[in-house]
Amino acid sequence: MSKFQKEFEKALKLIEKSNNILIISHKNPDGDTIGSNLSLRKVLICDFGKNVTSVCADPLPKSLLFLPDSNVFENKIDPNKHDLIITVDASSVDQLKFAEIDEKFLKSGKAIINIDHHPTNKKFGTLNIVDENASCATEILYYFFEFVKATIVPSTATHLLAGLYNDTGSFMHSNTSSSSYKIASKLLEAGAALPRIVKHMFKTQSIEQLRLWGKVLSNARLNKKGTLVSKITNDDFYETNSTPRDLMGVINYLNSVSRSNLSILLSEDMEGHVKGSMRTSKNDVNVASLCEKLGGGGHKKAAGFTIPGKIVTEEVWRIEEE
Ligand SMILES: [Mn+2]
Repeated sequence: MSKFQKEFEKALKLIEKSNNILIISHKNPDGDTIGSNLSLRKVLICDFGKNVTSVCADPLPKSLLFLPDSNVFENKIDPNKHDLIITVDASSVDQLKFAEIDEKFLKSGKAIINIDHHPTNKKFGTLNIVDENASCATEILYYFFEFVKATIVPSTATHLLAGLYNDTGSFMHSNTSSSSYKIASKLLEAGAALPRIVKHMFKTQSIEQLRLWGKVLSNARLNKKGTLVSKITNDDFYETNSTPRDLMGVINYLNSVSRSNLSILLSEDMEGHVKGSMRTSKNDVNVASLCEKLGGGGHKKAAGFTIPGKIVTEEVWRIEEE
């Protein structure tokens, strides 16, 4: 029996009594939020006969376009047209990036199911299914689909496995659990297209992206306290003909330096903000709490923040006596 038995029952009731359901992925989408959205969409349409609209404020990265149904996403919403809203993998309403859904809208009492696994989740839904021990949002959905006895067709299995692969860094991050492997095994039996996930999400890069990653790696500095920092400015994007999205994944290389306690990648976003991504492999460092102090959030070992501004390079000269 799932620890979310009660929440799953409530979610099922809400779904059963709704006709038009809106599923929202978070901004700057990744394989988990998109895999969650598309798998849930399929189940709501095929097993429940609902009208479903899938939305994401930002376009999908190229690496996710191989996913079945990846072309269904809309980027505008009219929340009053729907009787139920389900958000997937989003820790706060800011993460949704839809002005229509703000604090005032939340008070309107519209049914919102918030399905997420971020420990910093703001529990903004009328029903919150937030499991910070789940490796990804699709893991929670897997158990929900089991609960409602949904049909897992091969495309749904691919969507769910994409989330699992994305958030566990292909089973290499510390959030990988025995449950992740159990689910992966079931999804492969259900026909998930593993070779396509590996090829498109982990083994495909453009020359522009490679050149950008080169800059990230050559800018890396390690200070005496074991903090490894690198930076990318708007000029770096212009020079390599790349975009901020091309940075996705490179932080894991920075975090592979054994002498570092903490890795930070600072990058301008071409819209007047500086984004910070933090990673650690140490158990006694909590990057989520560091990022929260800067208005961001995430997980203990992987988190981020965004602040308005730009990166300024400062040179420091020092004499070290022999
Ligand atoms: Mn996730």
